Amino acid sequence: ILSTTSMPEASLPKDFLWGFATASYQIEGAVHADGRLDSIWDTFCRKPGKIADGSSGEVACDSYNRTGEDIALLKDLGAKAYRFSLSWSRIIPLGGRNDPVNQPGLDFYVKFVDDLLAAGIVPMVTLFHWDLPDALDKRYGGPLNKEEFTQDFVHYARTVFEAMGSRVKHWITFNEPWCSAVLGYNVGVFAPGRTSDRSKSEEGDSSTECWIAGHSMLLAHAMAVKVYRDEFKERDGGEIGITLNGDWCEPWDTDDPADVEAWQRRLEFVIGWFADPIYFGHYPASMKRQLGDRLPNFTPDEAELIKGTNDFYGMNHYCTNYIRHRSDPADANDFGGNVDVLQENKAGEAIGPPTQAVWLRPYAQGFRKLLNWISERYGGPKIYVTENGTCILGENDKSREEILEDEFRVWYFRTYIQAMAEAVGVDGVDVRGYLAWSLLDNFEWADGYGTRFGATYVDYEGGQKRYPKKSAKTLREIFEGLIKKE
Ligand code: GBH
Repeated sequence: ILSTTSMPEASLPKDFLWGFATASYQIEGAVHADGRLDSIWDTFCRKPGKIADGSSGEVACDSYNRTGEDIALLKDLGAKAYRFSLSWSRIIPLGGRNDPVNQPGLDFYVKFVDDLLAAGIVPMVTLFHWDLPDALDKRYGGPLNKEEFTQDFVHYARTVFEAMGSRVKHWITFNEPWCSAVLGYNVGVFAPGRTSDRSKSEEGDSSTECWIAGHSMLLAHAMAVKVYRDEFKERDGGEIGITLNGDWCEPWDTDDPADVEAWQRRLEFVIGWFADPIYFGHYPASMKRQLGDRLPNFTPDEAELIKGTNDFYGMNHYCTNYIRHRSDPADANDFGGNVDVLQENKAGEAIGPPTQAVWLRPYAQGFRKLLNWISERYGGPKIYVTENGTCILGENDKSREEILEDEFRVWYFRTYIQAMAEAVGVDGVDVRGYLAWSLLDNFEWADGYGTRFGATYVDYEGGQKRYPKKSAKTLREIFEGLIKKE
């Protein structure tokens, strides 16, 4: 007997927004053009030994001078949306609410948005992708000073909403505040490079700094969302949310209850740190238990302010790791939930093949599992996958011809997008968009230019010329096969 009800199958909704993502400091270059001043990444890159190849974002992909080329590329590839970030240092070079707005910097982005719209591409704008104006770090320690930082961020956000709110309908406040907080204020491998080995020195106590920085960014997010909703939403009709990094985890030993617990705790320390306050109004219990007073508290007013501040959940996802519990009590500087993050399980099986990044092992089903975990924990929010992509082991050592045949990246995108379509079509997760990381090979932060995440090859020796790789051209076909026609 033939059933009349169709079986659920992998699929994506009709208006699904797919495209590519980038970030200002990673692609723009032109760091001194038209009044822009230093961000913390400009100063960080000048310090010896911080960037693997001694490079910086000074030229990068030169996208500041090649907006036409980038938009033509997006159009050629069939992208429906483009996620990019604004450089705060171009718009308010000294950063603060009493500092001057730099009109040429603001105009650059307004024109860019207009050009995107004219090309039929939906702009998705990130306000903060790690490049804090350096003056604010020098003046008061950036997010280490909650009162100053939140007010300056809100002023910056309002300036931008005023200038382009009528055109931009998708706003992201912060990109991966976990990375800014942990890598910038505890591990020290990201700007501004504050590290835990000066614990209790006169420079400050690093065992609290990343939690303070994270707390400030959460509040700055909440205050900017309030401004958007109170002053712009009615006029502009857009939506606003935050983007969080989230790699999936599996227990190192599934038979060990301590590893099973550690695996959940790990997700709470990475994702729940930011998402729990936004959806529930408080930090996860596991974090309070381990961190005690080192974790700031929300006052009742702050908790009220922050709860419910995501119109959508922005999700960056790359990979899966195995999580093993530690038997010793957590160190005061531990930020990860007192676990070891491993690429092999107890049986010695690798979660996925190696790539150029030590932390990135592809495992597509982890993407589907994480989408389900977020959907269940946070009440089925609308989700945009704001980043997903991979680098390739040894890619940078190959010739351009070889790099353009990036079968590994094609395989990654195919399997990951299929897994996402299963989460949507079969499991019922509400994913509305997907932005591949990245449109271009670009400045991969502390790894410099040797690690390429682009679906498009950028010839840094040949005048920054762009050559789409096979993966870039394959995305359209993958999405056409999964997006419902009606
Ligand atoms: C994203 O972050 C960024 O948004 C983007 O700018 C960047 O270029 C891209 O990914 C590629 O790296 O030390 O085991 O806890 C990277 C996501 C999340 C990857 C945290 C490393 C740390 C793993 N990162 N993760 S671990």
